[in-house]
Amino acid sequence: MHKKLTFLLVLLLASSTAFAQGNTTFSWDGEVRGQYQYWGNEDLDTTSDDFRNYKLLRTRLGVKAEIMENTSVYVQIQDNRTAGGEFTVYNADGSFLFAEGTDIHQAYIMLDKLWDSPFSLKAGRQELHYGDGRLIGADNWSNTGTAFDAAKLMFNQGRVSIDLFMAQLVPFWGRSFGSMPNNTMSGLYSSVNYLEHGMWDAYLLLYYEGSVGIDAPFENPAGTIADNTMLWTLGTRTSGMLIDDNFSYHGEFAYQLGQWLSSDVSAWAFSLGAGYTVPVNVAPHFGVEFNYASGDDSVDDGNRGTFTNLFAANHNNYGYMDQFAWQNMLNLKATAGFKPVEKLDFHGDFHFFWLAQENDAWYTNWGLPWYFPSRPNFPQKFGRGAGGTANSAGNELDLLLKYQYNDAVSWHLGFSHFFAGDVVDTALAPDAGDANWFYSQIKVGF
Ligand SMILES: [Ca+2]
Ligand SMILES: [Ca+2]
Repeated sequence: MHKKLTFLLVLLLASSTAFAQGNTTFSWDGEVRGQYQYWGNEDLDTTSDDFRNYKLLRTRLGVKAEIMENTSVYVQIQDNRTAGGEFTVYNADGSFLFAEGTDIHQAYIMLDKLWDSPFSLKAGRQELHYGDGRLIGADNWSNTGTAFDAAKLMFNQGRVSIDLFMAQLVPFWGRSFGSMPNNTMSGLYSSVNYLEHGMWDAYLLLYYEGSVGIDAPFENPAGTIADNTMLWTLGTRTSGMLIDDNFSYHGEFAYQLGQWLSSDVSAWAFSLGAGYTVPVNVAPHFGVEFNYASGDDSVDDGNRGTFTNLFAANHNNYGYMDQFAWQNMLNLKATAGFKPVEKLDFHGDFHFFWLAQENDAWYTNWGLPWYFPSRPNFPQKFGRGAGGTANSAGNELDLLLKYQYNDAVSWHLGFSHFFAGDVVDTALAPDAGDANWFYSQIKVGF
C-alpha cells in the first residue's frame, strides 16, 4: 500500500513540477548526482603509495515560489556526502575545506522590473557565474558548488545587460583568504550582445579583505602583514559563434592592480581559443586554446606579480585533473571530439603546462599552492620553495565520454593521465612519476 502511494506521488510530481496555491505558483527542480573518482599517485611521487577512492553523492532540491508578477523567491537545499570514507580537502592552513552535510545552497529574493524599469534585484545566497567562470564561477563540478551571499542589481535593455553586485562570505570556497566576514567581492559586469551569438563583456571587480588573515604569504615582507588587501581586476572578454554556429571563438584579457597585504600588485592574464565543428554526420570537432597568467619573479620584494583567479570554476578550463589555476601558468590546449551516435559524445583534450615564473608556486585548481598536509611532500616542492629552475610542469591527457540516456539522465566516464614534467623531475628526482585519474558520474535532474 505504502509503495503504491509513493508511486502515485512520484507520478504526480513527474507529471507536473509546478502547481499553484492561492496566487502563488510553485515549481520544483532537483538533482541527484553520484560520482566515483579514483586517483593514482596524485602527488607525482613514486615513493609514496597513494591511491584514493572518492564516492560522492550530491542531492539538490529547489523550490521557486512566484508570489505575484515580478516577485519570486527561490530556495535550494543541498546535501553532499561521501561513502566509504571522509572526503578531506584542506585549506592552506591545514583546516578542513569540505564538511559533509546539508545546507542551503541558494536562497534568494528576485524582484524583476523594479518600478517597471529595466532594473531587477536579486538578493540572498546565489550562484554567480560570468563568462567561462575564469574569475567568478558557480563551480558545479565540485560536490558542494560555490555560492555567494550577495545583492545583485541587474539592468537589462535590448542588447545590453549590466550587473552590479556585492558579495560577502564565501561558503564552501576552497581558498582561505583569511577570516570570511571581512571579505567582500564587488563587481560591475557588463555585456553587449553584438551578434546573434556574439558577446562582448567588460568588467571591474574588487576583492577586499578587511581582516589581517594571511593566505600563503609568499609575497609579503616580514612584519608588515597587517595591511589590508584591495585587489582590482579590470577585464574584457568576447565570445561567440560564427559560420552557422560551427566556428566558436573566445578571447579574454584581465589586468590586476592594487594591494595584496603589503605588496603592490601588477599582474595580468589572458585566454584565447577557437574551435570548429565539421558539419557532417558524426560532428567531429577540433579546437585550440592558449591560457596565460603572470607569476611573481622574486619573493619579498614588495611587488606581487602573481595573477589571482579569484573565485573561479576551473575544472572545465585547465584540465579535468584540477591541477592548475589561472595563476602563474602558461597552458596550451588541443581539443578533439566527435559524436559516434546521437546521444554519445566523445571528447579528448591534450594540455601542455608551464609555470610562467619558475620562482613562483604551482597553483592548483582553487588557486592554492601545490601542497596540503596529507601530501607527503608538504611543504610544497614544486615551483616556489623548490629553488625552482624549471618551467615545464607537465602534460595532461583528458578523455571523456558523455552519454545522455534521456532528457533527465546523463552519464560520464572520464580518464586522465598526467605526465610529470621537469618541475616535478627537478623536485623529486629520481622518484618523480605520472598520475592517473578516473571518474564515473551519473546525474539525474528534473
Ligand atoms: Ca605517490
Ligand atoms: Ca615579488
